[in-house]
Amino acid sequence: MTKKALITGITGQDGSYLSEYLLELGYDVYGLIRRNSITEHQQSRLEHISSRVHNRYGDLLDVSTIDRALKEIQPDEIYNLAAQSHVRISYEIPQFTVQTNALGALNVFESVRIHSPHSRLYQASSSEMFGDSVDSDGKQRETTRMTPVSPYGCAKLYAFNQLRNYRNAYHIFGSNGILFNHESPRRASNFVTAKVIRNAIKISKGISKDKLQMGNLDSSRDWGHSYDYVRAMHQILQHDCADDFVVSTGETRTVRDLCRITFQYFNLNYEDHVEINQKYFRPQELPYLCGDCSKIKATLGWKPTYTFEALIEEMILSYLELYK
Ligand code: F7E
Repeated sequence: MTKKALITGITGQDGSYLSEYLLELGYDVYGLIRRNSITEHQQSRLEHISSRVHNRYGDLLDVSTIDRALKEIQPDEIYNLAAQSHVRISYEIPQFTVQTNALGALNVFESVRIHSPHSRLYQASSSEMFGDSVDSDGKQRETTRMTPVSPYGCAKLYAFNQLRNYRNAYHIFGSNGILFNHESPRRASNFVTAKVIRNAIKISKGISKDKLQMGNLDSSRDWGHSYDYVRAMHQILQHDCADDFVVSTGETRTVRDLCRITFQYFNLNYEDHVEINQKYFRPQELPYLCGDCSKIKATLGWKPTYTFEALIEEMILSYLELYK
């Protein structure tokens, strides 16, 4: 029988890669999308597969839309990817972030419990939940203490713990993927990889004469590719029991490395083109992330296929097409 998957946040970077992947595997793919005044922008990442996915309007904060979707679709798998996903912006709209990322997730869990308890449920948890906590070997893993340092991280930690509670209390098949940063040519332009690459291209082509305004260049992040990480999401739900897994590359780079490598691609020195602007700092910085993904490697056989350099090159080549 054809499997059915419901994806909240289907219009995002991960939602679009996951839809493609599940369609390739023969799934019927259903999505929940939020109404937006610019329709064209809303589904741009899904344009090439729009005739093959079944989208309907809904919102994590509009419980009736989740209830109806679950009752009618009865999905085999649910991927809860919908969120306010920008960490710095979560400081500007903390209540909305918590309502969506924490209580919105709870709405999904509760709806599964009541209307579709057989569904396997994936929750998009985040390395931001670790905050400033790191094990003595310089890694974060499933057992690392979680001390988030942003409204976004706090909200994600609530949903992470709540899903574990639903798993234990109600025997829901609910698994958390603790995903470290993951990027692609479909990354929105206000995340750091996309911002640096797009601006380096504009500067190298003379389209922009301005210096690139940046926040903390000394932050370290473990950056992988969204394409690899959506395969992990699917594998996590195929496991014989519900569990929590770190998904990462195990390598960390600074934002400064990102700037250096990107500008070097165009034979430019980033120091000539980057200016520090306090506006892009967060009230509390998360200085360092580096994930140990041994558990998912050993248990599910998942591993990343993209190196940091390959990821950046793919993003550069793809954005270059836009500026041709
Ligand atoms: O920042 C620094 C910034 O906004 C990365 C989300 O997908 O991954 C993502 O969260 C780093 C931070 O991602 C600028 O301070 C410096 O240290 O690309 P980002 P993020 O905040 O790490 C986690 C795992 C998620 O779950 C989130 O949903 O770059 N940085 N200067 C800057 N960042 C931005 N955005 N803009 C700057 O100008």
